[in-house]
Amino acid sequence: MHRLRTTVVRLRPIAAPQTAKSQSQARLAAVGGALRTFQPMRSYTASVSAEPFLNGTSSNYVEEMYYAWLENPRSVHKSWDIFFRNANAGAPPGAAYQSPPPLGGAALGLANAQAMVGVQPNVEKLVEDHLAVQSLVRAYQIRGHHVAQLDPLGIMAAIDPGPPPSDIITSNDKLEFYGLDESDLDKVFRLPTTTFIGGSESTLPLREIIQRLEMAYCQSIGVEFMFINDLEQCQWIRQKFERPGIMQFTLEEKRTLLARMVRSTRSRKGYLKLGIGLISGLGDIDLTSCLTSCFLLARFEEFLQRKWSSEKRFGLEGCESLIPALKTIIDKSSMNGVESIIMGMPHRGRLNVLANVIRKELDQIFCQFDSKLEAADEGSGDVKYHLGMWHRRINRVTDRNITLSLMANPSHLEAVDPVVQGKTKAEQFYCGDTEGNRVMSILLHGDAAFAGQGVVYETFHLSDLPSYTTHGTIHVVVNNQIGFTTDPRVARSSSYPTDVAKVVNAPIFHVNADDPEAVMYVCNVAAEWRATFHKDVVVDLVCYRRNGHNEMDEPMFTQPLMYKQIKKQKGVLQKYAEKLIAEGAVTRQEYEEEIAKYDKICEEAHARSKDEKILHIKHWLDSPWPGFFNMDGQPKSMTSPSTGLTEEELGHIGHIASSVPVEDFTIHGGLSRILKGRAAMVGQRVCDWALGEYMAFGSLLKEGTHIRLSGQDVERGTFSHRHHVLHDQNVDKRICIPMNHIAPNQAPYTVCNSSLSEYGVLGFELGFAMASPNALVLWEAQFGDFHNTAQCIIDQFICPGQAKWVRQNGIVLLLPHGMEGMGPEHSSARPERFLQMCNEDPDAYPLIVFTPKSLLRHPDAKSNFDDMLPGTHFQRLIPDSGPVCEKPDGVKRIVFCTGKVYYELTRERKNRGMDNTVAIARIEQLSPFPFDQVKVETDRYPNADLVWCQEEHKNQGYYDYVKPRLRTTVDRTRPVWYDQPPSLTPLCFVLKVFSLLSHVCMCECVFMYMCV
Ligand SMILES: Cc1ncc(C[n+]2csc(CCOP(=O)(O)OP(=O)(O)O)c2C)c(N)n1
Repeated sequence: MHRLRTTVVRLRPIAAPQTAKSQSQARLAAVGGALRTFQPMRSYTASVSAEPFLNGTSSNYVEEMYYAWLENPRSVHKSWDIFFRNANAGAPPGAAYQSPPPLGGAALGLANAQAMVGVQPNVEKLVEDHLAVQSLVRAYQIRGHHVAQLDPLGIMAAIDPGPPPSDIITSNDKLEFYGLDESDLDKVFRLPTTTFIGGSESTLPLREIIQRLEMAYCQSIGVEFMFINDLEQCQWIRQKFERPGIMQFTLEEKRTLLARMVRSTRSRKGYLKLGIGLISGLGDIDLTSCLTSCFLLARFEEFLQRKWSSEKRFGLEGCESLIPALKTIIDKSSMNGVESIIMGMPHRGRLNVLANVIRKELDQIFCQFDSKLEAADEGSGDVKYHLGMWHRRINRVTDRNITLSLMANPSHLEAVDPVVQGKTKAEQFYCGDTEGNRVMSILLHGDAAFAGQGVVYETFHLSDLPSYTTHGTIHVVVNNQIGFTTDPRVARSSSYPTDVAKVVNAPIFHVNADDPEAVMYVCNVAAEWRATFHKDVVVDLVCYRRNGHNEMDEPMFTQPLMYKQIKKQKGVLQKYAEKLIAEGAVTRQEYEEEIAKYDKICEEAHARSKDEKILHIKHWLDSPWPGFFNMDGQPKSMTSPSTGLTEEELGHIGHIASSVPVEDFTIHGGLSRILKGRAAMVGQRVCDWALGEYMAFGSLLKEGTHIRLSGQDVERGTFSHRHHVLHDQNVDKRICIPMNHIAPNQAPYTVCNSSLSEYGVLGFELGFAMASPNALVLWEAQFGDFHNTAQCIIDQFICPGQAKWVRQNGIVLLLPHGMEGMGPEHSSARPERFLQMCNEDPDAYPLIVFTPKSLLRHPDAKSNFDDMLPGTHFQRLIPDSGPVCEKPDGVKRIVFCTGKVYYELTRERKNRGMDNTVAIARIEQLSPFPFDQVKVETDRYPNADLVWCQEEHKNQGYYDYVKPRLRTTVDRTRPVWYDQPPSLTPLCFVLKVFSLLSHVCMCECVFMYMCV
């Protein structure tokens, strides 16, 4: 039978055997992979002399019979059926054939034949073998990446270090796993519909099947995708990697492309258009730019090393393919209609990306190395490998405009991930790109950070949520198999650094970064995946780090063997150039000319950079706000206009807030009562906090300001006070957002419950707020103390963003705060931490609001409409308007406070009969401190001593911030009293005892020592 199959195969050879062979050889050559039993090459087997009727022209017929029989054994004559069964059961040459049964004696002849080999076992064997082949195909699809030749160093130290899986045929004896042996290798099997290795053929000999699977899954690319739940997506990936010849490059195509590359590179300085190669297998990959990018990249790093050998630059050597990888993604995405790409990346290779992907002028980069430059902008600036950049230019491959921005980022690895996502979402939102067809993001990661940092996981979890999705991010991991000095085996518990991406069903393409064509191929597929499915995808560039963590570090201290290997390693450019020179695609002379040319470009830029005397951080802005700043870089309008609304507007918004503005919508009975209560307040011309928020949001929306409120359970409000999203009690998922029914031409209101994350979500909203100064973007913590898991966003972006990157941001943080016995530390939003970050600069800084909890329902915590009419303003300080105003000279004490404590103090003052002698002033805006208004109050009561009152202990809350400012206000002429002892926790009291004890303590402090 094997001869029959051999004949069949021989008569109809698999398409383009030569290309398959040359392709595999090229790959192996490129990556220096070791040969295995099943090299992806076609083999031809012996003649068929033992079955004479199979020779010559009859074999076509036999082939047809055989395929028909494979489909359905009854479709062929019984004699053929018996023949095929016998042959398949291993009948020796010549023995498979049985004479056709005589006419009229069919039953007897058949019975004899069947008796000879036994039908049942043959069928079973046939079925078993086919099932085995199906399993084998599946095994390669699932686990082929485990044996792919991914590691350019060939030490596989970091990549899945276990033994190869036993169901991958790395040697002939592995066939046993499937109940097969070598004699089965030339049997022909029908291919399952879940593979595309057959191309136009539906059957293949086992040997060929294995070779093609090796080709698809075990070369320079390891594809991890079989965990994806969606069959269509799996099929899409299979056909991208399995189709024969899909990654094929002909010599002729390379020659053409390289000729174009050589031409275009010569005129590179004038940014002339590069040639684009339409390569059959790759679609329209630009191979010229692949080589050019490697080339530029290598020369760029080399140049920096030569000029500033003792400077840290976190060079990319060892992962030179990153630049062509990014350019491929950008080109392909631009072809698919993307106009703006927002990128986030760590230190490694950042200068190179700025120079060769974003195209920051080289002299601007070089002058960053000059320590004598004077800063022209405020603030301290940041190290050069953290700076961002925004650039609109023509994509030379597609001839279309593309805007590229690389977000500035702090040292904190991966912290920028959610920020990039938020900015991307905002850009999509403002240009009406609901599918992510025009704006997208690319995130770069280091392998250690991608595996280790939790914010990566948090960011992935935003990727498919309606109000947070950016419709697919392309992640590129620079997997240099080391993190600073730490080996992966002690840095992560997962096989790959990329395993985290599996939570969102993102396919993961591991690729040997020393095979630039394979890198380009997977990047192309990644960009197509994103354009097709609008989902995340990961490209894992398995590479190495030629130097230490930075250029000053000695890596041999800790990774001696790895670095011995690295020292022997030829650079990828050299390897690739040698390959193409050997192929005749480029001459050595052309290659050397290009090196000289690029060096000259760098030298000229270096000379120009010396003329720079002043460093403008503003030239490195990643998010310019056009129209917002004047020529001096100051915001055009920082006045504080009246926030008042007309009676009619207040009434109208109040009406919307207390009604259901759509027909046939059934709300919960409890909510009806809440809305009735709101209607009653509107009737009485007062607002509680929730209604006040409605007034603020509603009026801004009406004026055309987009508002986005995000956070855990914000739609209803943690304390069930807000109810901005109404739910129909009878129709699943039918909702109504009354705030979007304020006025016909209003701006949209986005209110969205977030995933249960603070770090990721606050980062996201910060990024969203970065995109435009003309929107109100708010993040609400469920309880104020929860902001501490997002502390990195506050400390690294919100607080120092202006000083480091002259980047302003108007995000608002709503942090429920108040000592209400909810656990010692859970009650405090830690205002002291925020105040510590403040100076008195009134620029467009973020706003931190310590919002109420119990005061949401306190009967006295209400404002009259009169306080909101035209001409009114936000009150930075609310003075005492009670009896003390009549005889201020008689006031013995003025108590300054903020927040809910005011209500407790007024009650206690009344209880103690001190309404005429104690004034209480509320400081509503702590920073910038309202010196002017505090002075008015202190002057008003010349005989009063000054007390600061807060619920929090002395070492917490506002005291340390307020005290020196109060004293400055009164020129240190009067002391400022405060007497809560310091404590480790915000307040140690719990539940019922809390309110009693804390109240007594505090009131004693405020009122007891008064000399009245
Ligand atoms: C959150 C955080 N923790 C620690 C560091 C210190 N650090 C800087 S680089 C680095 C190693 C990063 O390794 P990897 O992610 O693999 O990137 P590589 O430097 O190898 O490119 C560490 C631990 C940091 N920058 N950020």
